[in-house]
Amino acid sequence: PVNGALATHHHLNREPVLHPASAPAAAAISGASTPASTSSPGPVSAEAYFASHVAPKSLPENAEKIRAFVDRHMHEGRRVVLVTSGGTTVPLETLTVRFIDNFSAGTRGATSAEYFLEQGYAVIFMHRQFSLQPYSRHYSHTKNCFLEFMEADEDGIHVMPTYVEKMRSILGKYRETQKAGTLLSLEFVTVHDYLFLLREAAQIISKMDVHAMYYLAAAVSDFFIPADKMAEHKIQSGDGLLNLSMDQVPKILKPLVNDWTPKAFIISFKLETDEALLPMKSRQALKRYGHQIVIGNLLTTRKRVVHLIDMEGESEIRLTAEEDEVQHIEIESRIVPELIQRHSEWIEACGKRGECG
Ligand code: PAZ
Repeated sequence: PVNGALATHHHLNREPVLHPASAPAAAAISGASTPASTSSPGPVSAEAYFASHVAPKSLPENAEKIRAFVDRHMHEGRRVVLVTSGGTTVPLETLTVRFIDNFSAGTRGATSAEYFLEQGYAVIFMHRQFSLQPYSRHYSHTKNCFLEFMEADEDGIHVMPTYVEKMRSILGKYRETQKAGTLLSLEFVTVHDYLFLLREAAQIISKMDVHAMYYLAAAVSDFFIPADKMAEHKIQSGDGLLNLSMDQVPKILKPLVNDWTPKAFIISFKLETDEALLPMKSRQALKRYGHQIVIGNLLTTRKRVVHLIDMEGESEIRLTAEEDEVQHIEIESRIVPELIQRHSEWIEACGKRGECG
């Protein structure tokens, strides 16, 4: 993905939300009657992508929010972290009925955002619509529905006594964050929204005199259907098989690092399912994009083990079975302080060279 992790859709995407008998409706779909696409196979450059796609309508408003947020926290002396979280979608139709999605619920991003806030960072939380959010994640979605924690009697509705202590602590942090105004939440849905928003944010932040970190934990689609190949209307069923042909999403870590925000401290995530591939792919991403850290993780163990790879070498953060299953320690509570420490060292080092932002 954006973080260079660009894991294949075969890994990240759920089954397309399509009936197998859906019929072709566009040039990206076999049997299409619409004109052939002008785009060529192979990855399109980020530049070409942005030049050939229209920015989302919400972009100017989000840009203004980012500008005001960073400006305020810059003046208050806070560092800023932009956290990306959750999965992007790939629509199959302009008037979208079907889309391809991936597994990410945004746990990594929402949890990490809380630890960054606790450590005094101002957080731009760029997340997939309806994915997990800092603080409310403890009581949302089906697993932790807040109703499970409540009881009613003649005096009203209460939190059940066993849950009060934890909820008081979370509520306290939530209110503190609201009061300090240190959390800016911005939504994306499609990979298209994501790409435009990330570029906009990076270009705005890089012009400001602030120490910024990018923590790119979102699971970003690797393939998409370009605007000029997409069916406008709902793909009709009836012709048997549906064959999709998709273009590669541009690799935007390179322009992010080199052009949009060259002075920032950038961490990308790399997800794999095959353990044998992870070290090589993580190192490859670091080398290819030249940013500061790649965090490698496996789908099945991502909540217990991560690998931090930087130019100096590799290290691992691993929870013991006791920490994971009995104490319910969140691995992000170890990842985030480690990154903050490295961010401080990086600021100090590049400050001495007079280079960092
Ligand atoms: O959202 P989540 O907590 O379920 O998963 C987190 C994650 C695996 C998406 C993240 O740690 C990650 O690896 N993001 C990059 C994914 C990629 O390589 O495409």
